[in-house]
Amino acid sequence: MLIQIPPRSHCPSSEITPESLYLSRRRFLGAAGTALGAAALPAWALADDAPRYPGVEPGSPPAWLAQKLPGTRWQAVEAPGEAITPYRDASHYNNFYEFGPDKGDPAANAGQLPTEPWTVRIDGEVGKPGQYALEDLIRPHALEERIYRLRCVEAWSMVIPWLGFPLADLLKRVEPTGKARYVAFETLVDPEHMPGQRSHFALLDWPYREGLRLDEAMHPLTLLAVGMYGRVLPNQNGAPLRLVVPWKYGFKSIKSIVRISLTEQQPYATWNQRAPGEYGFYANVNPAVDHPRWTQKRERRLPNSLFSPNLRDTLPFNGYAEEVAGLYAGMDLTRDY
Ligand SMILES: Nc1nc2c(c(=O)[nH]1)N[C@H]1C(S)=C(S)[C@@H](COP(=O)(O)O)O[C@H]1N2
Ligand SMILES: [Mo]
Repeated sequence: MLIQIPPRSHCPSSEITPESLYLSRRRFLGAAGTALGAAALPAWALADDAPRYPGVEPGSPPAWLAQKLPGTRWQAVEAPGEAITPYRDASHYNNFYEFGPDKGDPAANAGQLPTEPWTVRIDGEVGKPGQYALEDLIRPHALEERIYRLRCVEAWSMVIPWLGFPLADLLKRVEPTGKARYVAFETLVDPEHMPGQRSHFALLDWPYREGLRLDEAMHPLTLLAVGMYGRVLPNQNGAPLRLVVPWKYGFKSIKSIVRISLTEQQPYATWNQRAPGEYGFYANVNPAVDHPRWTQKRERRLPNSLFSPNLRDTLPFNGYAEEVAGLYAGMDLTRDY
């Protein structure tokens, strides 16, 4: 059963995607007491194990996630006026070159990737380096739901409810030394399960690597995600652990992380290395700096089609300027793009 809510005044109904017509369980229960009355409650809203996003399968959460879900702070960060992208689009229109270059390749090929057990190596300029089992890494952190815009450098975008915790909280636990100035990340290498890594024509050199300045990594918006849409991450979205940096182009948000290193020097970053004139190290979403081959002034919000491209203006820092512009005070963002 769908519950319809009136679109917000600054969000024309033509831009509302189907998922925005779902009320979250909590908001629905809140509203039920006033306007709707208990009789209007659908069965799924009353069941304790109701999926948070109706129609989204829980995806058999591993034990470490199932234990943490009850303590989750739902909608710790919202995207006011934005409609959440349908789960189907967010999980079937992906960039994850380890599984192939086409948008449908990750959903088609990532299913067999073993994500349990999973170990993350933390090293470099830290007081507590080590090989951490994923569940030990997650255990001390309460999960939060954060609804963020995701803007790919290719000029498409989505709005995704992530589940995760601030990267800053993890970094503080491992105690960066006084020399640490950057954070470097690496994705798994597993050619047996990642066909894109087997190809002799592979576009990228593996592992996929990314990096942030330490202050960017410590910013409260920077998230380590373990889930989305109230469930475990599908493999194609970067299970079991990925980065989400909402004010930067999507390629910074590295998937299936196996290594986090604190460094003195600016780290290697895969796309930046491959085409430095097209992809900067900073990669802040910026409508004033075009990609050499296309404009960044506008974006195609999913879902869309050839006939209905669902275009909208791209916002500086993807709409998070108030929170993050200060990180770049005094920098020339046309040079440090
Ligand atoms: N390891 C790895 N991480 C990656 C990529 C990739 O190819 N490999 N693609 C990036 C790009 S270009 C984007 S836009 C986002 C897409 O995330 P999504 O598929 O969950 O929407 O993942 C980023 N993280
Ligand atoms: Mo991207």
